[in-house]
Amino acid sequence: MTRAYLALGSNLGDRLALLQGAVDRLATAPGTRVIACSRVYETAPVGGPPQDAYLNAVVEIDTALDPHALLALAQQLERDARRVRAERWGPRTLDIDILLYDDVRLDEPDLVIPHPRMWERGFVLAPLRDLAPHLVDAHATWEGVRAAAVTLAPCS
Ligand code: GSY
Repeated sequence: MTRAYLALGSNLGDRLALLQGAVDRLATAPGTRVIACSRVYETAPVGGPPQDAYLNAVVEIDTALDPHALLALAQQLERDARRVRAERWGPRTLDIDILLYDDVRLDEPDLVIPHPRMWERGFVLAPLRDLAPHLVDAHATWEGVRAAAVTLAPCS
């Protein structure tokens, strides 16, 4: 089993339900077990055209899937949320990024681990700090990132 951290984001549709749906699917998918969920954060969009605020969270899992199988699962969940890749940095129903996969480092055309932009994104670091404070500066704050009063089940 490998410990991995996934970043979830949504800014289209019923954002909270979409994040919860992803966690539910991760909890029941063969080869993955949900260990913990961060709080949910409402965050100002970073990059792309003008768009609505995101809800972001991070999920800690144990997985027997190799990195590419885990990526395939994440992409399947995105497709099932009817995500259409219309615009590169545009709004989306569901985005799932693999942040960390134990200490593995991978640099392949379709998958880079650790996620190459995670350390500059408050919308990733704030929820990651809930679960792995040793990885994130305990005193850092990020503009446009605020914790909402909800946690995703089964982690609440
Ligand atoms: O890379 C994830 C999608 N995304 C996000 C996001 O999840 N949250 C915020 N706040 N901005 C974003 N810009 C992009 S692209």
